[in-house]
Amino acid sequence: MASDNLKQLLKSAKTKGDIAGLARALSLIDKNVIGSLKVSELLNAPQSFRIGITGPPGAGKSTLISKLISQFRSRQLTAAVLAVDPSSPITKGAILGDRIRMHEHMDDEGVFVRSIGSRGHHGGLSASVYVMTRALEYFGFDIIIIETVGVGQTEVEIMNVADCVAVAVVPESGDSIQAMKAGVFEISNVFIVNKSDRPGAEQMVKELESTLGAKIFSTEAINGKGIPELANYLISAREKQEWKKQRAFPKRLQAEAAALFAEKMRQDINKKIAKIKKPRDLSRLLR
Ligand SMILES: Nc1nc2c(ncn2[C@@H]2O[C@H](COP(=O)(O)OP(=O)(O)O)[C@@H](O)[C@H]2O)c(=O)[nH]1
Ligand SMILES: [Mg+2]
Repeated sequence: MASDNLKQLLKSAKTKGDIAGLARALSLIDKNVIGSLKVSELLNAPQSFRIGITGPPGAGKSTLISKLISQFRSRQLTAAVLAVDPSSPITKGAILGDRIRMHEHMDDEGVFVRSIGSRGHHGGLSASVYVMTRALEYFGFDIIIIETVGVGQTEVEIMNVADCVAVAVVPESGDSIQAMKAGVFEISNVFIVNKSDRPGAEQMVKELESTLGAKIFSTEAINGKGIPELANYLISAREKQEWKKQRAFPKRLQAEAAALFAEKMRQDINKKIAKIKKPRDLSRLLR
């Protein structure tokens, strides 16, 4: 049974702290996301603080994440990154880019980075993201970071996976902020104006502060400016433990169920469609 395989793989990876085993387990999950939730290990109690980072492409999310990880590691916190790339011909490039940007952590056993495509699940987060995040949590990372591109539905759905959502924008994104779904600012706990080395950054921070009435972090991910402050905020949010209670909110569980059900239905539908070979098959299916 595939789920027995996954169970063994996960358990042994956790016991041995085997990152390669964990990577194989994630691939199994990606192949059979519906079957994988039969593995009870994936339904464990909350132990990893999950940070969602969203924003337009090129805002510096991956760079920010790499710098945040350095801060977390300097405090002995382990971290995993799940980078969700929208399915597009440029995905390969984006993944390669992430590898380069997170390269500095390559030899660190306390850091794990995985990129996955969102494979056009109607613009929503794929069911895999939920279950893979659970696998990373079972493995025992202190912090899990989920990077998503802030277009379409994903940035709103990220709040159902993450315990804390950070939106990263850049001084140039004035227009795209208007274009981004208004909801994105309602779901965020943290606002970041990255590339603060660029003109208009101060103005942007002021504008956001007055419209949102929230604290805005101003960062230059490329040289680490503002990152310790951001990391401190996130670490203290982790320590407050409030997120552990929120994990059990029906809204969160239902969102996860919805993503899994949608995936299951999609698979069922595809099976049925594949059987249609003759006009008669079509009319029978639609009856
Ligand atoms: N000028 C400047 N460039 C930055 C900063 N942070 C990131 N970048 C650059 O912006 C580009 C996109 O960064 P990346 O982290 O891949 O963005 P992502 O698509 O949001 O993950 C890269 O070339 C980075 O080196 C910053 O604070 N200032
Ligand atoms: Mg990126």
